[in-house]
Amino acid sequence: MCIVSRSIRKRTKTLGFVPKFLSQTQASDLAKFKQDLKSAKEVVVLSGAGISAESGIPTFRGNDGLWRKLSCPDLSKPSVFRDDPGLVWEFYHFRREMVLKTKPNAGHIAIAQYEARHKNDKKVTVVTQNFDGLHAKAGSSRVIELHGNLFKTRCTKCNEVLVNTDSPICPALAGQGSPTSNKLTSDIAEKDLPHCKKPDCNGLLRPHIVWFGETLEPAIVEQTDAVISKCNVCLVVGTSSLVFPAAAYPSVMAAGGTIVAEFNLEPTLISSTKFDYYFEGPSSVTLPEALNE
Ligand code: BV8
Ligand code: ZN
Repeated sequence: MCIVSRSIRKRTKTLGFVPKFLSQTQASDLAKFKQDLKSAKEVVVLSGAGISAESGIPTFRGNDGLWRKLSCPDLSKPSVFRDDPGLVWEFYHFRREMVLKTKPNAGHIAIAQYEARHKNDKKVTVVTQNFDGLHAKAGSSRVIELHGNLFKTRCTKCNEVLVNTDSPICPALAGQGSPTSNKLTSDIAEKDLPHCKKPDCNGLLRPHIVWFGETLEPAIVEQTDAVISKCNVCLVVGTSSLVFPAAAYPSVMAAGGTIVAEFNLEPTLISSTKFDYYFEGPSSVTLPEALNE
């Protein structure tokens, strides 16, 4: 797959040779990006669902982002959980079981290996909108999960957050959650859904995921602000840049002088205006190309 890249800043530097699949300009952009990356001390990778697509996890806004003809925003709202927690748990159970069968792809691994190679001379932080845990599984050690994690639960009564990879998370969800069923309500009684194990609590558990209309955890926002304020080069990978506040981060960084490179299958609303580089292609190909020295 050839990398089609377009540098917004005029680049004059050219390569002594042109790899057969890259034109002179494209190769010089990649070469120039590698130069910029080489001198960076703080690197941020801001990732979205696209980086996990080649691990088999559907993206949100591609036509595979539906469950029972309902889109994510239809299901991931506090009001839907209040009215039918069983339906929301069936939806998340389906995604937990799917993600448990997936593994990191070459894109996740390229980031983790890049971080390991530069552990003494650069700080590489992943700020991800994804909650599949694949960056950590690939070996990235600094991962900020903006929207939570599929394998964490939060008690709706005492707010305790726990890691939970049980499959299924409770007996009542075994075999439930089929994406093709046309049932739009759940028959699972609330008492059979996951509950807090604290004897004096026993509150209903919810997925520890940020739903639309909910604020991101303040500590996560603080951590992210600290990291992006010092970032020299940011790679924006596999996101449609439609969901805020994550979608705002690259433009904030670009405005502060950070060099921003977008890796996507197609340009997004903000790539052409704000970013220095745009590398087109599946991130399992474009990231190793860009990060492997
Ligand atoms: C909040 C969880 C305070 C559920 C998700 C301005 C400021 C602040 C908030 C807002 C604002 N304007 C509007 C809002 C409200 C809202 C929002 O942003 N709405 C959007 C839709 C307009 N934001 C919020 O509610 C946030 N809360 O800010 O609180 C507040 C509240 C209200 C009002 C004001 C302030 C909370 C955000 C919710 C986060 N939760 N989902 C669930 O999904 O289970 S968001 C959901 O979308 C996922 O988490 C996902 O991570 C995220 C972003 O999607 P992407 O990752 O970009 O995925 P997508 O499918 O869209 O794109 C994939 C891309 O990959 C594509 O570009 C594709 O081309 C590319 N691709 C595909 N394959 C590959 C590839 N690229 C490379 N290689 C490949 N192989
Ligand atoms: Zn509790």
